[in-house]
Amino acid sequence: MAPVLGYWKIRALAQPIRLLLAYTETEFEDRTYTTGPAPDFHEKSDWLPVKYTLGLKIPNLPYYIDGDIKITQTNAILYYLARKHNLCGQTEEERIEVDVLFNQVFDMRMANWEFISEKFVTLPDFPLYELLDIYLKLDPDCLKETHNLQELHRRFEELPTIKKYMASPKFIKSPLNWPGAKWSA
Ligand SMILES: N[C@@H](CCC(=O)N[C@@H](CS)C(=O)NCC(=O)O)C(=O)O
Repeated sequence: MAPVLGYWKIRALAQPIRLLLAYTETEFEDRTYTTGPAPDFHEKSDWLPVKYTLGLKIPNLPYYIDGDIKITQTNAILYYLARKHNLCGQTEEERIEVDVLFNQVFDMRMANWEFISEKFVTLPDFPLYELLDIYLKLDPDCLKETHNLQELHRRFEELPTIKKYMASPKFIKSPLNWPGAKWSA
């Protein structure tokens, strides 16, 4: 049975996971839950009845179920998949670099990431691409002064498996975030 990724029908936390799964051509069920209606969208009746029935130790969204392996916490899921697909670096030095960059991306302060982006795809590229894509949707000119970031965004979309995923109906283009959130598109 294909692994299951559970999340709301939005990009947000699950999107880097979806991108990594698409990049590695992992067949998976993208099991989405519907957010409640306006005005606050935070009504969770599509999710709450199943929340405690899946055998998750700490039930939450996103979750990833791969046979007996049941994971919550976005970064734990990303690390699991990155280890499985050898996206964590080869040497201890590279692994440290990957960890530092991955956490840096989550701090939303981007620096010193060229090592990764210019050489090969590793774990931080997935959340970093998603972050850049969100920035570009909010302000299409925001990367004008940072050619290397523009290039990273462009190159990521050109990766054959990513390109295929983005052209397929499986790809969630929007919303980026919870409907009604301070920022979404
Ligand atoms: N630190 C957690 C945060 C998870 C979280 O806050 N999930 C939100 C959506 S972004 C949710 O609606 N969880 C379902 C719930 O609380 O039952 C992670 O990174 O996975």
